[in-house]
Amino acid sequence: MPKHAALDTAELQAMDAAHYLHPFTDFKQLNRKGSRVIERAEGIYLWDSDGNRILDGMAGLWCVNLGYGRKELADAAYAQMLQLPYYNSFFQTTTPPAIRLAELLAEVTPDGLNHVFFTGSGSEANDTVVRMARHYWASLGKPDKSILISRENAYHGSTMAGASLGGMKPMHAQGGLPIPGIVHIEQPYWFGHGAGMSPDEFGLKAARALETKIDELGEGRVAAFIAEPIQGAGGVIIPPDSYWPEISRICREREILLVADEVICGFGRTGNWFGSQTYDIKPDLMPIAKGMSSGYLPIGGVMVADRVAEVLIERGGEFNHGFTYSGHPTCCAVATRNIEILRDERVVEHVRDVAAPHLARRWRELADHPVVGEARCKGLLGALELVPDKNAGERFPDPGQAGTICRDICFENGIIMRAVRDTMIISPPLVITTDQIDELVALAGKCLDQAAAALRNA
Ligand code: PXG
Repeated sequence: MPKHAALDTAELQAMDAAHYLHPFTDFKQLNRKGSRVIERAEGIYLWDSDGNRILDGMAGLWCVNLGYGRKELADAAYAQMLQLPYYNSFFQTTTPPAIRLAELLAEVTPDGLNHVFFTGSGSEANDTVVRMARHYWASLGKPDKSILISRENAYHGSTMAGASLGGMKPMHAQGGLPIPGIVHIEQPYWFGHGAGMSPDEFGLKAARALETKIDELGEGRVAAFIAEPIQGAGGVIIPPDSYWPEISRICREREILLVADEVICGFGRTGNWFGSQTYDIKPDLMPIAKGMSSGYLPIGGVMVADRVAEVLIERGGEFNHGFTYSGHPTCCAVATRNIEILRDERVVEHVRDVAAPHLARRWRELADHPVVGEARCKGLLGALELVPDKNAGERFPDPGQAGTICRDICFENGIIMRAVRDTMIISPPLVITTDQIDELVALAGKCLDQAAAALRNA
């Protein structure tokens, strides 16, 4: 039995505080408070070290699409580890699990995306996007086409290139970001920025910011535009219907690559296999990760459209890029089994036909709550905008305070909802049943009541 199995919560917290620097964390503040220790999970539920059951409204970190406790995935890892735990794909070698996964990805991703470059994460996938897009244009004799256009409040990872592509100001403020050659345009956040306009008017305006930016920079200097079909970490920002068709038009008319970051939207989250299908986007490059393995092991990749792959293969020469764990056999074996289960158990159809329509009906009811300014959802992504007065059209004066209060209340009530400033968001496992959605919505409503009371007294 491992040493920590016998430790109680306080002992684990003390060791955690003594040695573990957590991601995206104010270390000092957390050490004072103590981490919550999650010990096991099954289906859509987690259990902490005090035995509390928690409904995981975030599927881990937007990734446990199949839910917890799938023995088939553990078996796939076990079998592969015995057979060949690791080998690389450098130096003209390959492994059967990487080959099988590449073929399966070509099958389940949208038409015309038939090649994959494997990475260990979504951040690495987006670093790959930057280098691949630039290498693509250089291979065509256009090395000046090197700028990538992204969006404010986008999230594309935490490496130097990933965080630069992202539009998170607090991330840019640390470490001298963004790196050169990456610029940002406005996001299609109607509730936040669309006052006085209809969603569709606002969507067109936000999309046309891309056209303006390309013209300002000069088409000859722009390599690509990158965007999440629905922004996840930015606060589940569901673009108005007018947005993506206009973005697609602009990218078609200009000579730039379109990159759909499917790290969250991919593998069923929006009710289709990919968000690109939900919004009829035809990406040239498509970063993937998270739901690719349901988070059971780390893996990511970039799907490459045939027209781009052809240039890279025929004219690119050696692509001087890759990771020790590109095509990691054990991760590939688990991802393959995960995707097979998504396909064979018709999990994406469950989202599209059962879970998402039910969530849409139930989530809308929360819009009537006095502290909710908007309740929106698409597929199994949902957001609630917390506001002080639903008729006043204003936000809380101290952004993030209300969200933090509500998030802590959620924890206490056995449900994980994430707060992005004052937006509460959910992204539950795709296998969630309609009864479990009812449970989620009931818990969310109860937490909103308590948050409203707490905010009145704050
Ligand atoms: N692209 C998107 C769209 C993402 O959401 C990444 C890339 C980077 O993936 P990796 O595997 O390198 O983390 C992500 C990751 C949050 C949160 O707080 C979201 C992510 C990661 C960490 C925290 O919502 N998304």
